[in-house]
Amino acid sequence: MESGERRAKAERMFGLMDGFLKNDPLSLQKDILHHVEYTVARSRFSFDDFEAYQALSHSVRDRLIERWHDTHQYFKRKDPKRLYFLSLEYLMGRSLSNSVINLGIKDQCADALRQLGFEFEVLAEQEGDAALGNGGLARLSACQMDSLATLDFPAWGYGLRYQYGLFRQVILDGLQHEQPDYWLNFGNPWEIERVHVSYAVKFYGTVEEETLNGEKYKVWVPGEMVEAVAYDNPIPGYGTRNTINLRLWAAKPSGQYDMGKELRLKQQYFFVSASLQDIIRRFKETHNDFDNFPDKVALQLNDTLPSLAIAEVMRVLVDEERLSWEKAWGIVCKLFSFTTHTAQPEGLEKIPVDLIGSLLPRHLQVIYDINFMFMEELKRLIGLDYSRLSRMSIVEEGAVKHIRMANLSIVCCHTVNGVSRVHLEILKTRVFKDFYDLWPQKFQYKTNGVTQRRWIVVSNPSLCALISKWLGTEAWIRDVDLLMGLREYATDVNLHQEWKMVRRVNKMRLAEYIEAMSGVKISVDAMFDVQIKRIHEYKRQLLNILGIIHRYDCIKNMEKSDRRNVVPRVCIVGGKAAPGYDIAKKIIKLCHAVAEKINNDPDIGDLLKLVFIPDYNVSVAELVIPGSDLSQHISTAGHEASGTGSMKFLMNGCLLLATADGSTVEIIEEIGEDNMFIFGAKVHEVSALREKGHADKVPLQFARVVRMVREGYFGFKDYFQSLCDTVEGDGDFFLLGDDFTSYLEAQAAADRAFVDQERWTRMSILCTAGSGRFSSDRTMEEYAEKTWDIEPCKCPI
Ligand code: T68
Repeated sequence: MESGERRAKAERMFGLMDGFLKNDPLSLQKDILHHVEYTVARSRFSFDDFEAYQALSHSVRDRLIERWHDTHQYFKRKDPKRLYFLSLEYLMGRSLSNSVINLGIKDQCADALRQLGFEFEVLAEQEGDAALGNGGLARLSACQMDSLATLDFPAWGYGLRYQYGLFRQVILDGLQHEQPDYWLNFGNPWEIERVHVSYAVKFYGTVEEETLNGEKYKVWVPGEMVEAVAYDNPIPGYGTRNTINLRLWAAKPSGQYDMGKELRLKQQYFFVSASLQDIIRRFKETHNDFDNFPDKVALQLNDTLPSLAIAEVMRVLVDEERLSWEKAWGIVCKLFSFTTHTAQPEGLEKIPVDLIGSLLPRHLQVIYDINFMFMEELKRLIGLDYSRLSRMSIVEEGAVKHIRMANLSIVCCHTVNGVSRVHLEILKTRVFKDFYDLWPQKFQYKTNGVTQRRWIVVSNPSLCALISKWLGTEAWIRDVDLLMGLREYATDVNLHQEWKMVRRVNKMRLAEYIEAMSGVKISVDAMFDVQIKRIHEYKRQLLNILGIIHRYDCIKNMEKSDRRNVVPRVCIVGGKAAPGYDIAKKIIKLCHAVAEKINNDPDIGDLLKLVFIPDYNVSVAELVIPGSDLSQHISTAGHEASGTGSMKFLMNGCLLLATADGSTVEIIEEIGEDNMFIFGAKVHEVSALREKGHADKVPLQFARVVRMVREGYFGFKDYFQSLCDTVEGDGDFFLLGDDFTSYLEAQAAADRAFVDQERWTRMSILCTAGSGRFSSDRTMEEYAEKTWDIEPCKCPI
């Protein structure tokens, strides 16, 4: 087309578009009705809550798309260095409330709906959770995306669009059953299918050699190809026009290929290959030389799951772009950074060599070549210390050879990050000691954080309003350190009144939910004591339950007249057990068996209740956290890399009962030990305790509660024996017996504090006031500066 002609066409198109969509209630109503009629295809005179939710979501999505287009146009024009965040897991939860809040149109939407006879909150409840991940790591990715968008960083998220989300947990007779989560069955208005953004991903086959101009090249002749197609999910920032992209890959045609069901390695490579083809294509649009690839691209590996990306970049640069191995290696070393989320050596990912060799034959060669080069260098540096060489090798020898993905990542990344200060200490002295001694400069930590947009503004609107009122500004939603300003009013009686009122209303909401779900009536005057997280032995839900048994036993053995002094408690437990994790499933069963006994004991009444909340997920957390008084983070010291649930409770003014593990150590520094209930062995004491053995010094109270379980006091005697074995004698690896006495003391201290409501409220205010450091905004700023070397790129309004 001639340039004049093109301009005329552009002008005509511009004239046809009526500027940007408007956000006043009337315009929103028009859009909603338009979507009811033409998108949902229902009559605008008759549609239900779900259809209204769909139409509203499409109206919101239109507004997201405008900003998302502008943001990408702007990024393209400015061409800043971009961050690509590679993660196999994201727990996004619901999107509607978060989107309207970040777009700044929540009140207008609520008004618009009210006039149409709908209520925003009711429609928001229609949405299902997007649960494309397991636990802390996956929710962290979601929080970080929100912060990257809000802080205007030129970032992209990449992930997989699984057909099924994390299983639904259904409890039958106290036992966990897993049901598939058909999250896409009712459509997903938050994604945009990009049929034209698709790439072929190769698998299997052989590696052949080819000679071109006298040079030899490796050519991978695949045995199978699968097409990856992009689904884009706009991620709006708060208080900015910037809206970034989370691009998730699905296999096409999806009927034949469901990557959600494929073996993990195949999923990982599918993800890595599609993402890198996309990233390299984008780079090549504006650059024709790979020398400045690392100046324009930062690749962040969220744990080792995406670490095949390292071998893939080497393969593409050497085999396809025909760079020399040395040149490609120089580029790779500047591209990648890696964050590990585990503190346990057993948690490190290993892949059988034979599996990689068959699925990805060329990648196995690349990994072996990297390892050869590394081993040669290592021998030069440390000499022939064979045991150290074999520990550090990327290849683990043995009957079945494995590739150690963490070693591959450490060797090839410029930075290795831990997720809390203690975690880095553990990496340096234990998990990756050999590597730390070699390359101390590579090792850093960035303490995790969570987004206050989701965890206060979306999930606790009344607390949000209260904070803004007392601080006289909403600026804390972007600049969370301002929360510190609340310290000034920590003893103000008026704030105390309002604070207690907000907390009480949230407790009522939670009590209603619990009654509807479990039939158990609970009193809002009781202390709501909550432990919600994945069920794992190291997280010690069993310690909590044994403590509850002890409390029950004490009340039963008390004189009636003494019961007046008992602080009423509602203990709330929630979380999923991995489907194959037997002991975790027994813990869930024990929780139900104990609840059955306690809740039906007329002698106990409101003094103690225990409820298990089934199917814990992001939206359940949004309801439970604001309604909690006390929350438990009681992992055996040295086992929780960070922990992020604690940060959400802290922001909401819930007190913490915790061990000095993971990020709790840093929370103590911010909040002060006086405003928390800290107990248990410290990180440096744990190994000595384990060596000493337990048999001689188990507290009587502990032996007694375990015996109650063993002897069938709660039924299911045979079933619980193996569970009891895990905490008795030398079985007690996680030191429940050792920590039991100090755990009970911390619980007693919590009771005493709760009785003094003025003191409790002051502590609660100080928790929120001191939570600023645990915002993912701070974490993302640290990564941007110290690891990724990227700068904000703010799209003009
Ligand atoms: C968690 N890890 C840590 N891993 O346990 C937690 N891993 O301490 C930390 O706060 C959180 O990460 C965020 O840093 C995980 O959630 C996984 O879910 C996982 C999944 C697959 C493979 C390895």
